[in-house]
Amino acid sequence: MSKPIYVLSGPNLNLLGEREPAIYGTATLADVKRLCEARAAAKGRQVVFRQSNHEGELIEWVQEARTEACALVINAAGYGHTSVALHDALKMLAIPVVDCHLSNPAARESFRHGSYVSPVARGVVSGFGPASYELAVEAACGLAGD
Ligand code: CA2
Repeated sequence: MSKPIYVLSGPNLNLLGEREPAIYGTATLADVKRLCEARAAAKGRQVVFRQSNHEGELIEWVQEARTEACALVINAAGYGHTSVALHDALKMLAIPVVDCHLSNPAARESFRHGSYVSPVARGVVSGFGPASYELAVEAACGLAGD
């Protein structure tokens, strides 16, 4: 059985679709999950799709992905701009990491311009709304050899 792609989302993304639709759209995280599952299924892969508002829980899942996943897609949300601990955990992965954002942080406030994730990712997909997740899963499948 081939290993799944882990798709992790960080704080507040459980509220996707409920607030700031002009920036983040109206799709819910459940909708995004379905898009990721469909894109992975087209390549014969499964996804493990999780969200947490807790930095430590995200780090536990990144560590779990070391042995259980073929690749990792992560939208660390606010923690992407702040978390050295998440950066350190991601750096320990041998599997490919894809940094993913719904919006384009580079086109937003300056406090969103820095990232602790992108330096340890193989690539970044941002600015395409839920399609960023689909494209990131597609890229992760390719990096996993599909
Ligand atoms: O564009 C992205 O995906 C972000 O990672 C989203 C983060 C933000 O801090 C990053 O700069 C860019 C914020 C997620 C907030 O989640 C919300 C969910 C629903 C409605 C509003 C915000």
